[in-house]
Amino acid sequence: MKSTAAPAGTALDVAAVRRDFPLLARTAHGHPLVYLDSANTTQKPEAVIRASDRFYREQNANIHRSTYRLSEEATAAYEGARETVRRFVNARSTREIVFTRGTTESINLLATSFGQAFVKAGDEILITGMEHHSNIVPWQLLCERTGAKLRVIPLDDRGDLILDDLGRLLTERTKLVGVVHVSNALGTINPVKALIGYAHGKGVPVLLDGAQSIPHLGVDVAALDCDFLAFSGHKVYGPTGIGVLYGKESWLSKMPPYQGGGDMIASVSFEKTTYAELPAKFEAGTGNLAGAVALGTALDYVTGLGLPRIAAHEKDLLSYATARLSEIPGLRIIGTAREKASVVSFVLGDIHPHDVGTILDQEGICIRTGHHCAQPVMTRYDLPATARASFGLYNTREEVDALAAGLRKVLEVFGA
Ligand code: C6P
Repeated sequence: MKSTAAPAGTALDVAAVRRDFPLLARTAHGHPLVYLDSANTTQKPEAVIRASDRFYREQNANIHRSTYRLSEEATAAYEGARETVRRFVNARSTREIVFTRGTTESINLLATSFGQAFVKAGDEILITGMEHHSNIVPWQLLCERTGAKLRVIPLDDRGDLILDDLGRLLTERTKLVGVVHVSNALGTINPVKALIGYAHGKGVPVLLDGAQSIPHLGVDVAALDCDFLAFSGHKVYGPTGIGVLYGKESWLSKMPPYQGGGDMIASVSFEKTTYAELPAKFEAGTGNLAGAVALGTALDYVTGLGLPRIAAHEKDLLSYATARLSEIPGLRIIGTAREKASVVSFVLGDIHPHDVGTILDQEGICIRTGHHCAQPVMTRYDLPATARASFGLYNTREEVDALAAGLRKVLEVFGA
C-alpha cells in the first residue's frame, strides 16, 4: 500500500504522513507523544503493520521446502521482498541480497565468513573512530581468532574523519575497510565514495554500515561501488529482527557459509556436504519470513514518499533543531561535521544526560541518552554520555519546539 502523503514534485505532507503511523497518536505521561528517537528504532506505518498481519493471516507457510500452493505463495512473497531490497539498493542481482536479523548479524556474518576466507595473522582491518560497537567488536573477535590487527581512522573535534594519514593506515596488509556511512552518535555523513575509490585503488574491499544512511539518504551500491552493505529493517520503518547483508557476488561466492543447517545445502552426507547457491548459502534455518515481507513493504513506503523529499524534510528539521538548541544556555552540540544527517547529540551544562532524558520523558518527549553503543566516540570527546534527538520522516518543527521548551524546563529543575 503506497502512502498518499506526497504527490510528485511537492514537499512532504507531514500531517498526512503522521496519519500513516498509528503509534504517533498516543500520549505519554498525559502529553502528546514527541518521538525523537528514530535513530534507535523507527515507528511503523499502517502498511507495514498490515503486511506482517496479512502474512500470518493469509500466507504463512515455510518457504522453499514444500510443493503445496500455500508454501509457493509464502516463497513468492519472501523472494518478492528480496527483489524489492535489490531494487532499493540498486544491486545487480538478488543473489547479492542476504536476509539477516539486522545490521549486527550482517557484520558478524561478514567478519566470520570473510575472515575465514581471507584474513590471517599479520593482516589488518581498517575501521573508523566513529563506528557503532557492531562494526568494532566482530572485527576484534576476528583479530583474536586470527592474530590480525584492527586499525582506526581518527576523528577531528567536529566529528569529521581525519583522512590525511590514510596512506599510512591503509596498507598492503589491509584486508577490508569497514566504515559507517552516517554516524549514529554524531550525525556525520562520511565521504564514503571517496574512501571506497581510494581503497579500491589499493585493491581493498569496503563494507558500509548503512544502518543510519538507508532511512535518510538511501544507498546506491552500484553508484558507490561498495563491496558490502549492512542495514536493519527496523531503522527504515520496517520490523525488528530482519536486516540485510548486500555483498558483491564476486566476494560472496568465495566466502564459506556462516551457519550450517536447513535451506543452505545442496546435498548432505556424513562424508561430504555441498552448499546451496547464493544467497541461500548464507540463510541457514527458517528466517523471519513475515519480517522480510514487511521490510519490502517498508521500502516501498519510503520509495513512494521519495527519498529526496524525505532527505529535504529531515535537512530542514536538522537545521531548525540546530538553531533552536543552540539558543539554550549551556547546551553544547557534539558533532558539527560539514555534512550531517538528522541526528543532534548534545550535553546540557554539567547535567547528566540521563537526567535530561528522564525530565523530558515526563513531558512526553522520547530521546536517547547514553553512549549510543559508540563508546570510543564518547572517549574521543571525553564524555561519559550525550543526549541525542534523532528525526525521522514524520517529525515536525513543532516537535523541535517542544524539545527546546522541555530542555528549558530541565534547566529550571536544576536551577541552572
Ligand atoms: N544504533 C542507536 O540508537 P541493530 O541493533 O543490529 O539493528 O543495529 C546496530 C547498529 C549498527 N550501526 C549503526 C550505525 C547503528 O546506529 C546501529 C544501531 C541504535 O543508535 C541502537 S544502539
